[in-house]
Amino acid sequence: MHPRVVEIGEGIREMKIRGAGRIARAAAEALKVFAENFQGTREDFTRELEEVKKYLLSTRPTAVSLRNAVYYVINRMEGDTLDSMRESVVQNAENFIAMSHEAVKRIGKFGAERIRDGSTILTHCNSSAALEVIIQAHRSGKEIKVFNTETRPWLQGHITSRILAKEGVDVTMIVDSAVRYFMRDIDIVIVGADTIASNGAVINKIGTSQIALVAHEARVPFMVAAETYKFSPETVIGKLVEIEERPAEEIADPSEFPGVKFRNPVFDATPPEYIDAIITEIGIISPYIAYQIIKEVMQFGVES
Ligand code: RI2
Repeated sequence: MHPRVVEIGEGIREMKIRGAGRIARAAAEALKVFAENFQGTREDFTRELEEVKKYLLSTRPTAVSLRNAVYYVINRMEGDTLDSMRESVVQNAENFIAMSHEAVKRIGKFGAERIRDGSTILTHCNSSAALEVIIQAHRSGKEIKVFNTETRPWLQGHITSRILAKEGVDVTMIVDSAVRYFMRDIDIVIVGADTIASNGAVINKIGTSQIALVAHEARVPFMVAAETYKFSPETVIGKLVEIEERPAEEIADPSEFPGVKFRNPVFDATPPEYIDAIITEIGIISPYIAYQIIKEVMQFGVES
């Protein structure tokens, strides 16, 4: 396999490249690199493309964005000759990456409209889509404050805090378990998504569902910022979303805790009854219309 393809794949697996949107674009980029650098026969191309596909799909299991990106690029491949097939893969990858960037910008625009001047926003983990909403609201001149969780165990909240501070946003980092303590100060919660199931449940960074529960209790609106390629066609045909469980070493050194078991699931599911709206690039929607959205993205294809 081309070394750059492996570099991208391992980068995704080891979370050097992370975030549901970013890993989707990186997977499309890997397919583009493969097609551009391929040497061999048409038959070899088809066979190796399948290998690259399987390899990329194996890197992280939960975010459907990655699988939707891979299917988008491969299932739309056209042409009978090797050159036309290669060109088609490159073009599809470029289209997906451009569409993805554009979607995040539109989400930011729509979402920013929903932020009232003077609001205090809570976010969790590090979501480019959620951050785009916050940053566009700030750039439009709204006086906003942000609380963000540190997000154990990977501490993606550090990235979020730094990005917002650099933008000049008034940002406060809190530990994950302080969410209920601060909820009385929060006007709106905005998080991202890795996968949205056909019943409207949102799978996002572990802890998201607890935050949604606390927001619900406090009557604080809970919004999700997610591109339509985060909706999962697979869930329509009965597949369950696999929740990635990562090594114990990410939490603590197990050798220092003899006799102790560790569990490290990195995502959880927030049911639709705790979600006020999902901000997508095609509009702000109720989680209960997830199926209609999936029908639109079904064109990406699904592995059955
Ligand atoms: P954007 C991340 O997963 C977080 O769960 C984040 O909320 C989600 O992807 C969406 O991120 P991880 O890769 O696509 O950190 O909005 O495990 O950037």
